[in-house]
Order: sequence, then structure tokens, then C-alpha cells
Amino acid sequence: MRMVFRWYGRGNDTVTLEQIKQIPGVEGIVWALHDMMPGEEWPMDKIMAYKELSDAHGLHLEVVESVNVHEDIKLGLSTRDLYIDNYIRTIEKLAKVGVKTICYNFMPVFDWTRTDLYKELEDGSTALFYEKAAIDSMDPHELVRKIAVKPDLTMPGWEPERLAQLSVLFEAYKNVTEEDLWGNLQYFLERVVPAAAEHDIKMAIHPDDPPWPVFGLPRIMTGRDSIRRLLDLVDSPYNCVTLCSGSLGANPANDIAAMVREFADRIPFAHIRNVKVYENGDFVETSHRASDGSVDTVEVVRAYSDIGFTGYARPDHGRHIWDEKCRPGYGLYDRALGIMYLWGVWDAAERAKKERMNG
Ligand code: DNO
Ligand code: MN
Repeated sequence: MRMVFRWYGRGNDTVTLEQIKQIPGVEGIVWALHDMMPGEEWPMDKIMAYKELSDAHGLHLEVVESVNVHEDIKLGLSTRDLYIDNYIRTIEKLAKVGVKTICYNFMPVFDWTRTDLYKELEDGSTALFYEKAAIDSMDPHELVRKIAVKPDLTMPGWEPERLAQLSVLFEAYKNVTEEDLWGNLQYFLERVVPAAAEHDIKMAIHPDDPPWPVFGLPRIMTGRDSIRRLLDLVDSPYNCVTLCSGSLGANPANDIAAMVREFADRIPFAHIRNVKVYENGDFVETSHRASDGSVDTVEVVRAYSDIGFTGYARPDHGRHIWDEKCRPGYGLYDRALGIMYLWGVWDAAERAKKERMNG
């Protein structure tokens, strides 16, 4: 397991590379050019700036999250080829600085969806929260006003430029079914995966967060069956999944540890975090500890140890603790604590494995 840490870039993140370097076992950053719009080709000089920064701090930049997919690709419009060409040229450039895995998602309009970014937990910390009944009855514009406007730093997936076109997008998706979305994903992968393979880069789709349709928009990456279908769309070791235990874990029917074992050779990138799921379908992000939430994170990490996982992992999100002012879900403290928990389980599992082997 190779531990990495998401970093939004200088001036765009409250956490510094110096701090990241001091978290035990973190070897690289998970990054992106956050000022690029989906569909734009990433310029080499901006990519090189990240390379120089990460080199200077002794961290690698082998994992990109995300190169976002333009809506026209997801909608299957005739303009998609142009955006796919740009995507492929971005892949070629990322290969030049040693990128090995690209995380992306195929969620229409919205990326991750929550109703409250600062829900207070019993211990006084705050965390991202999803209230099912609120989403089910809410106008999406209302949510955008509530979520996207508040933070000082814009959040990926919630860029004002993208959201300004909300009504237009909803109209465009009106007749797009889940099957249409699958077809458009296949079209995208059939072009992009061979290019990625040529450059030894794994394309790793992030599951939908939460893993069910929101606001009547189709969502297809929701659990075991859809991951199987995705991997079969283009049967290549470069067509992979970012297994996110928190996103998938919002549906208690998802057995994440079983997925780790089943899709072992197609998971280059693990997101490992916990969520507490309530009976009414609400969920809140908790600490990484198994007993704090509904995801058995101990079993998940054990499964990674069992399969001899050599991919990248990140603690994904954390709570906001100790009065830290940070991007929602992306503070230093709780993610660092999460990493130490994951290492604790991992080291114990690896030790037990060795002892079993030595009889
Ligand atoms: C949720 C997070 C997401 C993720 C993007 C990937 O679990 O990891 O924000 O980064 O959906 O494209
Ligand atoms: Mn995730």
C-alpha cells in the first residue's frame, strides 16, 4: 500500500507540502490542475510547475484526481470527440512527468453531493453530511446556493462556471437514461483506455457519491455489479476502479472488503474512509475508525493486505477537528489521524501474514 495525500495546490489549499511530508509513510501527492475546465487540454508548463514543486519536497505526483470528463462526453453529443482528443493529449503530457493513475468520475452534472458541509458531531467536530429527505425534496439550485457559495475556495465538482449552466444541463439530461450513460462511458473508454495503456497510465473511475441517482439524474457506478460491468466494457488492465469505501459505503448493501478481493487486480487506487449510515438513509462522514461508522474499515484494510495490495491509497476525507480552518473534508489533522489508523491496521495485518507464512 503506497500512501498518498490529496493536495489542491499552492494558494488553493490550507495544508502545505512541508506538512504532508511529515505524515508517516506519505510518499506522494494526489493532484490536479484545478483551474482547468472539464474538456480543456492541460498545458505542459502548468504540469511542470507541479512536478518541480513535488520534486523539491521529495514527494511524487503519480496520481492525478481528477481529469474531469466534459458533460458532452457523458451526454454523448457529437462534440465529444473533440473533448476526448483533448483528454488523450492531457494523458500524453501527464505520462511525461511520471503519472501512473488517473482518477475520474462519470457522474452527470454534480460530483459528490452533501446537504451540509459542517454538520456537528457528538464530539464537537464537524463533517460532511447527507440528508436524504432534504435532497429528495430539494430543488438543485437551492443546494447549489447553499453549498457552493459558502466556502472561500471553490470546490472541484462545484465550480461556479459549471453551476451557472445548471438549468441548461438538467434540460440536456432530460431524456438520458442509465443505459445511454453506459453507452457513452463505453465510447469514452474505448478511445481513452488504449491511449492510457500506451503510456502505462491506469484509468480509475471513482464510484458515484452517493451511489444512487440524485435529482433525477442517472448514476451508474453504484456497487459490485456496476464495477463488474465497467471492467468488462473494456477488458484491459488499464481500465480500472478507484475503490472508494466512503462513497460505496453510503449504501450498507455494499460489501467493500468483498469488492477489494473480487477486483484485486483492477484497483490501482484506494480511497479508505468511514461513514455512519442512519436508518432513514442519511449519512455523515466520521473518523476512519471502524467502530465510529458503518464501514468495517478494519476488514477493508485486511482485505487489501490479503491481496498483497501495491496500489496507492489515500484517507480521502476527514472531519474538521481542533478548530482547523480548511477545505470541507480536506483538513490536515483528521486525514493524518486516519492515515495512522490505516497504517496501524495494515502493519498488524502484514505482521500476522508473515507469522502465518513462517508457520
Ligand atoms: C469522494 C471524493 C470525490 C472524488 C471525485 C473523483 O469520495 O473522493 O470528491 O474526488 O469524485 O472524481
Ligand atoms: Mn472518494
